[in-house]
Amino acid sequence: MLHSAILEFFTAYYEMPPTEIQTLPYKCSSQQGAHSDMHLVSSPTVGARYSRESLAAAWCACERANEENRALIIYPGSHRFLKKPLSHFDNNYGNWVEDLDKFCRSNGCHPEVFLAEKRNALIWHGDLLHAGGKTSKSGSTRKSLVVHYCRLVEEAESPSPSLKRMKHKNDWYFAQPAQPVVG
Ligand SMILES: O=C(O)CCC(=O)C(=O)O
Repeated sequence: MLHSAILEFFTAYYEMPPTEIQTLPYKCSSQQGAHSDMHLVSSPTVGARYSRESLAAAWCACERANEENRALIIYPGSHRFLKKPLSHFDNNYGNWVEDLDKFCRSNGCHPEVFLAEKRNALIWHGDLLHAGGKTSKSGSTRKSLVVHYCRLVEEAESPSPSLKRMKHKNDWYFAQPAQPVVG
């Protein structure tokens, strides 16, 4: 999550150090329908107090991903389309993802399987449509780590009192401070 290659990319992209606001480890494909993180991610570490337009993610392959273990599905170029929010569908997640998939396809933006080798990382724009593959019947693992980053002013603290802003070299994340060992 704090790999120098990824942080250097985000520091250049944001023109300031990135703040890491959410980390999601996956053992298998999420099998989630096509969605945009920008419309969804409200991390408890920062709540709504971040520049949502700046949201981006690094998807890191912890093992090879292909059709057999339900690789990630991406819709290249989909971040350029203005999308309807989930609220437009009365927060019906199933209807929202179905509509997003149809909308992108009808605009010539088709899903692609993202084939990855262990240690590959894919950085996606927060509004890029993506999904967890679900076509294969295989129950095999597809371990990955998804880390969300954003542009957040240095003074912004977490709304959660237990989480403190931590510094790693020139970059930021939120975590519980280490407790002193008693006894
Ligand atoms: O890896 C996957 O299956 C999908 C992950 C995903 O959609 C997400 O974390 O937003």
